[in-house]
Amino acid sequence: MLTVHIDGKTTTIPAGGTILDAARKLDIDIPTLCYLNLEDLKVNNKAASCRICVVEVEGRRNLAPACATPATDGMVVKSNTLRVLNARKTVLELLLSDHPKDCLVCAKSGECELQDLAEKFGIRESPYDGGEMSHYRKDVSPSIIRDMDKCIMCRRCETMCNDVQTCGVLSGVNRGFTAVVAPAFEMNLADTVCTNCGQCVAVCPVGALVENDNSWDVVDALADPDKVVIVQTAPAVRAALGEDLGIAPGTSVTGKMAAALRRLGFDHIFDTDFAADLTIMEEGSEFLDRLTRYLNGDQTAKLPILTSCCPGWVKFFEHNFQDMLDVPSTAKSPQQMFGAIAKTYYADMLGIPRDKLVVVSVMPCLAKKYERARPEFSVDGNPDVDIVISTRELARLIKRMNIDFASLPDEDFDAPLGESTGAAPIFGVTGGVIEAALRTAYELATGETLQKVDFEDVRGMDGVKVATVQVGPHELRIGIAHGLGNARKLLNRVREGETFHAIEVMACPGGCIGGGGQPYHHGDIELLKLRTKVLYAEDAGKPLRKSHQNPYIIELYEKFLGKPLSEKSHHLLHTHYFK
Ligand code: HC1
Ligand code: SF4
Repeated sequence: MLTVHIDGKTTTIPAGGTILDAARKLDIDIPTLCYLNLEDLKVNNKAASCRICVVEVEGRRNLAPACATPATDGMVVKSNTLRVLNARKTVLELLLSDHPKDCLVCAKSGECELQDLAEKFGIRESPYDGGEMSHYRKDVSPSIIRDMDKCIMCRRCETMCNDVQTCGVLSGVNRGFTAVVAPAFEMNLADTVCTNCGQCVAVCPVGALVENDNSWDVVDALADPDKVVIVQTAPAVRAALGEDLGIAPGTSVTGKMAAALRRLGFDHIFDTDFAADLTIMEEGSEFLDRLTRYLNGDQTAKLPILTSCCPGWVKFFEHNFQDMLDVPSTAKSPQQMFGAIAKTYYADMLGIPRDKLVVVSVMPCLAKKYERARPEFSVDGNPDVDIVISTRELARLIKRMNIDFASLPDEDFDAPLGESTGAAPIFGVTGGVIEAALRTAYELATGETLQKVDFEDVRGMDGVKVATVQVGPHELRIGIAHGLGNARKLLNRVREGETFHAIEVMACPGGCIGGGGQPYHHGDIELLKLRTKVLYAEDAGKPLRKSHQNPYIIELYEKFLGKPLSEKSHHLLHTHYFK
């Protein structure tokens, strides 16, 4: 252990730690911009490029960046001298000298880490202004807007895209004032292997990478008297929405969210959780069908089955595992199953044509914006899901409409597409989809009641988990990965011949709770853990905890679909993948 003294306080940290590690342990606030270290998720941006964290170290002539300077035993550090403050102020002034001053209309205004620091340091003028600013074209994909005029070269997005997601889309190009982070040949994101996961957006400290905001499209639809507008909310939204609306992190806001959506003027308030239960019916049945055929020696039965509800993951395997496109489940995601059922079964119940019904999704995910726009999810040009907004966009809408979220009563979703079992909310956390599938697959395969519904072995934040689960006479080997780099590792093990029966992948660290559309976590991993607890508590509190027990799902099959994997189910609820 090393003993470190900062501003007259003393602490010890393990060898290899930095000055910043020691300062954080002492609760001494050293500002950072490029720094990003989520230890549990193995995310570490080592750029040390912004220099806002400089400190004085006794015995050294130059100021040292706290994030990148290893602590030594007995080191004496001063973090707030006049020299340090002046250096930080100069760093900010230099950053701002090549940064647009359009904070009033910037998508990140109010949540920008550079803006916060400029405010904290009282920057009122920019002494280095005067030269030409560099200008880049805006790049707009269905999910993300890249505005590189605002890039400060912190390289956090690059770390997420290359080291964590292994997508390799973003890297630093050019030098000096024209240096930015961009795809190869400065292509549009939409033309690259970008998965739309939004993890680059989730960590961008400024407005260089933001979501493609569709919140005004929702307002337009709600104001149209000719439309019936319904909404679905993804499992993970309820675990984080409150964070942007003055509610303590780790608080479930399911009831308040339903109430707020009603106040916003939606005609019916539904839940993606309903469709998560439906997904389990289809995907679980597909799994059992493949497993039975496989055990009977059918060479065409592909195992392991791969979950297919995460659109970032789907695009990732379409690009990177083209030899395995027949391996994933053909089940559509819950978002798309909801849209397909809403525009057929529910539109029929209302007695209206599909183009009179507007389906809005609230998602923790930016890839869902891309998913809804995939051509195979439209009928004669009318999409199954019309508009997708993120958790952050919903929070902004609620504020824009002057809804006092904290004092709303808890309200329920509407029937029939708002009912769900405990198996559904846990979709939002890594391991949850496979746990939900196991609960149903066990009972369908054995005909016995599953007594212990909690599959603890598939839970937790390890990047790759492997669990063995007994289902009747069969010992199943289950793999789980979150983050696309971990998914790549796991799929390569399958390619090399390791046996798995089922694999769950979620593109974002932690699963959808860490999605690119969630309230910014600013590197606070504890926040992700609190969101996880919300979803497991919601599951535990439900009277029914297995998808096949959902009475409205049973009714949907009786009245409309027939049975899982029926012709109608195949037509509406299953898809295919493209090279
Ligand atoms: Fe997800 Fe899913 S869990 S993909 O993470 O399968 O976004 O929350 O809505 O569709 O249900 C996201 C979350 C979400 C789908 C479900
Ligand atoms: Fe990379 Fe994901 Fe960002 Fe695309 S959305 S550039 S894949 S981090």
